[in-house]
This record gives sequence, C-alpha cells and structure tokens, in this order.
Amino acid sequence: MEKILIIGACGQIGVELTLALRKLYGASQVLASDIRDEHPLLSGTGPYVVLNAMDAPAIHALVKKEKITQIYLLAALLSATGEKDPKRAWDINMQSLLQVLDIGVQEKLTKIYWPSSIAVFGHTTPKQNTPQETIVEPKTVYGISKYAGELWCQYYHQRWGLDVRSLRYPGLISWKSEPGGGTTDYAVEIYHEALKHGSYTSFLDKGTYLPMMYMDDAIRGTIELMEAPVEQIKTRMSYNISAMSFAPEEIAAAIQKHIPGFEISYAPDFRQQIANGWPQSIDDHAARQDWGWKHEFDLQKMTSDMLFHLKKQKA
Ligand code: VAH
Repeated sequence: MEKILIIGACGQIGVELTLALRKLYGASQVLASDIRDEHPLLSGTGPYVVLNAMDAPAIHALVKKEKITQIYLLAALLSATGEKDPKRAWDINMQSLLQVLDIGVQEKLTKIYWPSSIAVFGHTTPKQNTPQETIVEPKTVYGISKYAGELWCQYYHQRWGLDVRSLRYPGLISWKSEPGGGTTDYAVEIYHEALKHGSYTSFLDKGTYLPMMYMDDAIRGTIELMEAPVEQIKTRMSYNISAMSFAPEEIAAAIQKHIPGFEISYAPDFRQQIANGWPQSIDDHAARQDWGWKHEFDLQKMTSDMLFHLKKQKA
C-alpha cells in the first residue's frame, strides 16, 4: 500500500496536489506537511504535520515512523523571491532535494517527485518551441537550482536506481491556492483584480509571451507521470510540459469577453528581466510520446473556469 509524504503541501501546487492525491489514494495514505500551519483548504481532509523541508533528521524519522513509500518534494523559493536572497534560495532548493534523495536511497522509497521549471532555460535557449534537450544557461538562482537539481535526480537514478520523476512546469494558474513569489504570478493576480477593481496593472509588459498552464492540467499531468509504467519514463532529467503561451494583453482580452469594461495597464518591474530570459513556447512532444501527456485547458476555457470559481469564492 503506497503511503505518500508531501513536503511543501501548503504552496500553490501543494494544496491542489494533496487534495488530488487524497482522492486517488485515500486521505489516510497521504500525509501533508509544510513549515507553515495547515492551509484552510486542507484542514479536515487528511493527516497534517508541521515539518521543515531542511530538517533531514525529522523527515527521516517521519518516513520510518509513517512507513512512507513516496515523497513529493514541492518546497522551494521561486524565481522572484529567490532573486531577493540568492544564497537562501540555493540552500533551500538544493539542500531539501539532496536530503530527500538520500532518504529515498536509504529507505528504498518506491518513487520521488520533484518539480522543475521552464526557468532552467535562459537567453541562449531557442525561445520558440524550446526543445526537451537544448542549450541550458539559467540566469536566476531558481533556474540554476532547478537545473542542478535535475542533474542530481538523474545521478541518483543512474547510481542507485532511485525512481525520481520531474516536470518542467510553465507558469501555473489556479483559483484555489495562492501563487507565491513567481514571475508568472501576474496571470493569477489579473483575475482577482478584474473581479475586485475591473482593472489591473501588470508587472510584465505587453508582448511578454510565456508558456502557461491551468492548475487542473498540471495536477493531472503530475499524477499521470507518476502513475506511468517505469519503462515509459525515458528522461531522468525533467520533462518539458506545456499547454499554451500568451502575453498579458491576450489574457486581458480573454477576461474582457466576460468583464467588458476590464482595463489593463503596464508597469514592468524587476520580473520583466527574468521573463525576458525564458522561452516563449515549449516543445513537449517527448512527454506526449513517452507517457501520453495532453493538455485540456486553453486560454478561453481557463478564463471561464477561473472567473466562474473566483466569483463563487468571493460571493
Ligand atoms: C515562477 N511560477 O514564476 C514559477 C515558475 C515558470 C515559472 O517556475 O518562478
């Protein structure tokens, strides 16, 4: 019987992944943890412990005590936050991963999930249809830590046979859980502001195309990757995965179809520089070929769903 520990369960991905895994495996089989107190959306849905992703002895003891068979390690400092404290971002993103990989080998865990990001790519990477294998020169500490982490995951697989799996998420958009410290977070804020004030000032300029994905697709893709038979996993770095690409003026136009008077303005900040270094679109044919990935939400379908749920939430 699989028993899953989620580290970083209160973040934007963690909340939704915890709820989805509890539906799939049963609440008692999914132990959620985070350094923060339990997220309101998780309370009453299954077991929760406060746990620091950097505390290896505590994690190791919990894995043994709870007979954990899989770890989903989601704790990380994202691109924008990371640039404010590079050393801390490196320490948290790398130390937490290396500790979990070691525990995975020592306790013979069946699987580990660790998210990467399109942030591994930099200015020298082809911007359109960025290939699965290409030039990789990240410019942010977040991107550097994610690419280094991919290499460590590949090493632990080759050296000790650890079944570590990973996805290079694009920007993720969700209504249930809040984003935290990302460069793509404008694409979440804009929906909230559209409903609250009928206008939004974007911290990324018009014409800034970025690969994006609705959280429903990201969660389904993550579980499909983890459920895929091991022989279908052809890369032990991290899979490119994508759904759509858009610029701020395009998401504004999609919102205007629902809120006619909605207005967008632009005030690019330090995150523009980060976004300029990232791909504009991603080639994810390897994921589609190897384990059957396919997205279901485009910009229009995502916008209808986001506004529907946010209106209900704020009612
Ligand atoms: C960030 N949301 O903006 C994350 C993501 C592709 C970007 O990794 O840092």
